[in-house]
Amino acid sequence: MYNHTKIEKKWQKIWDKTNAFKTTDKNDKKFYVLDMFPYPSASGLHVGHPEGYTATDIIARYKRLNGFDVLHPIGWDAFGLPAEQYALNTGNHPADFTQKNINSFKKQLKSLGMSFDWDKEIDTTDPKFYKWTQWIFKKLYENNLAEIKEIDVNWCEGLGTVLANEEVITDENGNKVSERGNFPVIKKPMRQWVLKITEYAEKLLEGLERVDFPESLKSLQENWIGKSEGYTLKFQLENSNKYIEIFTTRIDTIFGASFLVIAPEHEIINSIEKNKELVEFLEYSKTISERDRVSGLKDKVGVYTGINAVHPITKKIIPIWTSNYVLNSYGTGAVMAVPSEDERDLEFAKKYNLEIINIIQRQDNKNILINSDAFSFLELDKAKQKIVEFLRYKNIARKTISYKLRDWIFSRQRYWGEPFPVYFDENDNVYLEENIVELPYMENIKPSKTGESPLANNSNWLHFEKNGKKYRRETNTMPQWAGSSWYFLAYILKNADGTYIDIDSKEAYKRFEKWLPVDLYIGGQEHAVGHLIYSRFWHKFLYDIKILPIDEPFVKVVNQGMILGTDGQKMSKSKGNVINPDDIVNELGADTLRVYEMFMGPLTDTKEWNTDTIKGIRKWLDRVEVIISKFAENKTLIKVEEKNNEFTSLWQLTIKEVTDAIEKLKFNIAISKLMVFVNGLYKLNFIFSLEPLKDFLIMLSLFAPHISEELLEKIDEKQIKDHTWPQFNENLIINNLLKIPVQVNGKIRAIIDKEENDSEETLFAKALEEKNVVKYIENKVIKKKIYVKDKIIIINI
Ligand code: ANZ
Repeated sequence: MYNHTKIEKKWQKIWDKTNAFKTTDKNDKKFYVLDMFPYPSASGLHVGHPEGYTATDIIARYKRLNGFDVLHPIGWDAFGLPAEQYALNTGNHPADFTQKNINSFKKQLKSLGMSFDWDKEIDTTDPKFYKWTQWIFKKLYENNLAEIKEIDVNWCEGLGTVLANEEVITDENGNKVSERGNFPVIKKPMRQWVLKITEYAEKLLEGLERVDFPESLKSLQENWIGKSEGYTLKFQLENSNKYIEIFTTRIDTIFGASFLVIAPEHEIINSIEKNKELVEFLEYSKTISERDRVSGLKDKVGVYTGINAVHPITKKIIPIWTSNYVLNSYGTGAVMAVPSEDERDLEFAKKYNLEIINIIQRQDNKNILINSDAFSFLELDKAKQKIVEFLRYKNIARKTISYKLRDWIFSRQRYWGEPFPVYFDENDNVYLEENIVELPYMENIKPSKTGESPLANNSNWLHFEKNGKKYRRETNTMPQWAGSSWYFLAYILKNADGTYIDIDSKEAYKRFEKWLPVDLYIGGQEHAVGHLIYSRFWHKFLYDIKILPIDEPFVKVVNQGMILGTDGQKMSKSKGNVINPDDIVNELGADTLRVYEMFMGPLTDTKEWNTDTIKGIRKWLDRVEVIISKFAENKTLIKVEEKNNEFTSLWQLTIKEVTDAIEKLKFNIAISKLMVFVNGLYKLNFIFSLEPLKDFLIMLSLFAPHISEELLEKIDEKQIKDHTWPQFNENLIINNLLKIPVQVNGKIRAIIDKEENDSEETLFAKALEEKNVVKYIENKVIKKKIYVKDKIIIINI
């Protein structure tokens, strides 16, 4: 067993000293390969981190060897709830211990041999960084995309803050809780900063057509944006000249509308007389989450409001109910209920004994409208057209597009975040700060139960006077999503001396032109509707105000699969199945961990940890070390081209297949091809030439960089980085096809080539095309066709 600790430390030192992975700017070929930057939590890296990081590292190294300028940076998502929660729980100050955590994360990443350009390291809590987070916010404000608003927010008392919709989940009991910590979340009106992401709904949807994201991610985003095309219809209130508007995607069902349902928060509720039952219901509905209301997790309950509407065509009087299954924030917050066609309405109608009108008859695969006045007996599509025409003519219907996407609640009542670059005068007018607003150091950072940010207790900071006028600062802070919405641009702005160039400078634009978009972005799927929507929104906005040259930030996103414990369960402390990457690095080495995590299975699959396999990987690396070291000692050279065609072929084929697998991010396949090559080496009794070995080590270096450098040093003067990616010569590859004899009535009549992926059908087809087979079976009936796998095809006539 080679001494991995010694070898790995040695090379990490050399890489550090020589700044080996510095971002170059040599030519037009560039590759920006990005990892989702980690929260520097106190628990350190888990085995899921090296999975994604090794994958991007492989690509970064591969692209460098192929002559690309490569940007492969890392940084710290260091503001936000997780850091602050931990600080509160352990009595630390987030500023102090965040730095400590960053240091240990960094040490861990270096111990894994990741080829990051450390000059590009960023930290969202660094004022040099968040100066620009604040700058972007100010631009959003100036462009009317940020506003302060009294709105219903998700209030989480346990965390002492409001949360974005994306941060709220539903637990097993159907209750609304915070994603972090599982604390109860209720609806509560509060004054909050809101970013109008809804104005970008259409752009966010359209852009999805131009990017290479996993289909599941795309549809998560599409559903989150939730575009619906339909109509807004006016229903007049009984004995009144007021209208109530409903949104429907099924205007053709209007004759089936037997009642209306409005959201409990609908404005009309304020203006009506309420009986006890209604008041109680309105109180109750505050406790249920919007998502549960849509998902149908909670029972549909409701009450009659006491008022009625007039059906716009039949003029029938229909009751108006209010129920939790109608959302105030979607469409118009009111629906026409068509129990015969809509399941939610049907459930409700049955429960409360409301009228059900059948309006569609299924006849010979056709849908015919019935009970629909003049439109009866028309086919549905036709009827729809006519109804639309009629209602538009009458000025009752108007075409409407609705989105499920809500504006982004952007303030948090917490300490550990970017302060807002704004202040207020005594009349609550908003002013923008010209300079950065730094987060003041405070000892007591406990959130309050009332929704005041801890910064409100810092009166020295809070109040100031200018020209004799009194002002007060914003005490809320930005959510963690703020920094991560643009950090991938910050890497581009960061200079080696730790400074940043101005985001709106000419030089910045030039750099953006060089490096954008991100060519490959690897990270977990959990960011599908949070970070990956927010960052696309900010990017598009920055494009619109001409800071960026292109409008989509990420060409390709890949979600790595989860790594489960050896018991097939999600790793968790309570289950005791957590594998600590540090332990693996100590015991078996970083190279082993890297190769193993890439060998476990396809990058995007969920995979179980297997202790035997990882030991097997280590054994394999030991074999590689033995072969090459022995060779280096003996130097028994031959010219493979002359002496061993078969080996030359294997060597060339390996380059071809490994290259192909890497291009397709099939790293497990690439490793298995390298293994086949090593088997080939063994058969040669340590007599081989230098070139195949060098090529092999260059290829292996993507996966196991330390041992590869160490072994290359024994047979070559140059380091890996001074080589280029090996090229192959197709002509040297011997097609190692299996020969399958074809027997007709007991006699071999032909021999066909079986390629690796040929199916049984393909082989029969090939056999039946052989001239000499055709000769014997022409115009005859085939009685029997048998294929004995990889051996023979038998045909009897
Ligand atoms: C009558 C109808 C008949 C409807 C029918 C559907 C089927 P999507 O596709 O999700 O946009 N709706 C409208 N606003 C709503 C709100 N604020 N809360 C809950 N439901 C609401 O769904 C649009 C349909 O959802 C609309 O079309 C409306 O019900 C309901 F056979 O109108 B429909």
